[in-house]
Amino acid sequence: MQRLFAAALFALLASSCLEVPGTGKPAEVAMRDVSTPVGTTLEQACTPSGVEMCFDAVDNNCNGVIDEGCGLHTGILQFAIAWDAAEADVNLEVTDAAGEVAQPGEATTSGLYKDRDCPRDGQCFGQNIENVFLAGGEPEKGRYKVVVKLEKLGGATAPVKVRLGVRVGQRSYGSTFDLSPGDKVNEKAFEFTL
Ligand SMILES: [Ca+2]
Ligand SMILES: [Ca+2]
Repeated sequence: MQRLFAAALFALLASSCLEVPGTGKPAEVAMRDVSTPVGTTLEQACTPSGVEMCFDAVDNNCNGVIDEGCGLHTGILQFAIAWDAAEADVNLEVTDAAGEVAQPGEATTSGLYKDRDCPRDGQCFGQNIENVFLAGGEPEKGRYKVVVKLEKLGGATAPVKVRLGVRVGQRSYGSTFDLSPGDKVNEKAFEFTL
């Protein structure tokens, strides 16, 4: 039984490393038709700022992976948000090409998992980060939607500064914006096609 599990785990890990047949190189996955909220950009430019820092949703060392070595999962697709206001409840909602939203504890049919639900799930310890990743296999083609929403301000002071990091293939992208309570200013929606 244990051996079966190990074999299944190995298959899962192996399948997360996609290769272009015959080249030995990773398959290129790229975003197109990116739509960002007014006044917000999704920048690919990366300035290496030394070692990777945990829980900031920034690819500090510009290796294409966000917050590696920090106990967060990653994959060929990764979406992470981080915010400093410990009491604020900010949600990351990633909708895949089939229209399914990644939820904690349950993968979408396309294989998107959600790691944490901060500050609600009790594992955040004031370091608020939410993380959605593709556990393995090839990313489903189609339109994806990433919504970052201020659910509750709690005792925090508005606006809440939020950092969004997106990993697609070997590239990482970032955006920083403010969220405040109220219609239209409490969420930012990004869309792109794979
Ligand atoms: Ca990194
Ligand atoms: Ca980082």
